[in-house]
Amino acid sequence: MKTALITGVTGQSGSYLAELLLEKGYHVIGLKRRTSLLATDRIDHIRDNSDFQLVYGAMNDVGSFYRIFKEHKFNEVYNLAAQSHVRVSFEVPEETVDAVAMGPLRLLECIKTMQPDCRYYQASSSEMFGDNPEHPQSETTRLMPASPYACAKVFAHGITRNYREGYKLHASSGILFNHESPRRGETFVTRKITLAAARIKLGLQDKLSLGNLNAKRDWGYARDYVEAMWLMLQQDESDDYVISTGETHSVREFLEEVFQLAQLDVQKHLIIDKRLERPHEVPLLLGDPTKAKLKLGWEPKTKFKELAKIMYEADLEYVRKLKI
Ligand code: G4F
Repeated sequence: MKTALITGVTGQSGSYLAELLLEKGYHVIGLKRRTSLLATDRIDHIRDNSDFQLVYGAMNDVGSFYRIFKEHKFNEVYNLAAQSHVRVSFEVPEETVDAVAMGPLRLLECIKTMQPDCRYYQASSSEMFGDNPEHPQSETTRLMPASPYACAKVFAHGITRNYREGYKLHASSGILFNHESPRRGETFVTRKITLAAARIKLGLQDKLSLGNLNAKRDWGYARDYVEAMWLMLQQDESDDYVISTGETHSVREFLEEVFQLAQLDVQKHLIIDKRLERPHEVPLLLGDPTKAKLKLGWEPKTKFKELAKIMYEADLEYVRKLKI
């Protein structure tokens, strides 16, 4: 039986990855930061599984890593923990950079010292391409980060490669483009839209405030993407891979698609709020997933319209049940 550590296990991707690894027969240790509210709703359904264990630790507490590595022998470590909201990173840049850049460095040092045979997955991000107009973006596209979050991700991406080459660790980075699902945090734009549409439909909300509708993203389904993370760690050699759908759509298109599903008139409910715009925007992300297809045999299963439908229908159900 393999044992895996997932940092950020209570997040969207962490929860899907934990499910996938449990299905594959792993023993899964999930790392959780202490918070006054437990915030385990995404993993509550697996908490009673005897192969799943939640442990306290933090990306800024190297002692917690060493303690956990003393207690467990890991085959694989998936680093998904982050302050992952790009606009918030302009407001709390230091905290963001500490978790997103220094966190992986601390984890890699711990792996190098304690368990150098353990395989490492780094959650790199398409945000690293920033405002580079070149597209589609691949593993070799120049990184031009446009936020504190993205700058920190560039460091983490580089240090992962550095530990791979310098210390021969099996350390891979998945450059994941935006990945969404009904478990997406409510302040990210897709979920904000699907939740608002459901609430408007059920008479619980009237207006939806959004920022820049012209930004384009390559949106995939998070459940599809965690399989690519696992596949990366099953390869003989570690490497970097773009994980994306190869399609791009604007925020406006996502909004229109969801409001059409809900049979709502966008103009009646939309407010453009300049305060939601970013000091430095990433205008267009479009990934080229050819390498992942060729080397990992990975392909996205869920298309844009299907993703919007999955998310809207889940939110309709969620709002109906909880009346919130
Ligand atoms: O949903 P978003 O906040 O995601 P963003 O910034 O693309 O980042 C997400 O994907 C990255 C992968 O590329 C991850 F690394 C990162 O951690 C995160 O998961 O915003 C998408 C777009 C932006 O262009 C933003 O300006 O939507 C635009 N937008 C317009 N109105 C809005 C809003 N974004 C948010 N969050 N809220 C709005 O009201």
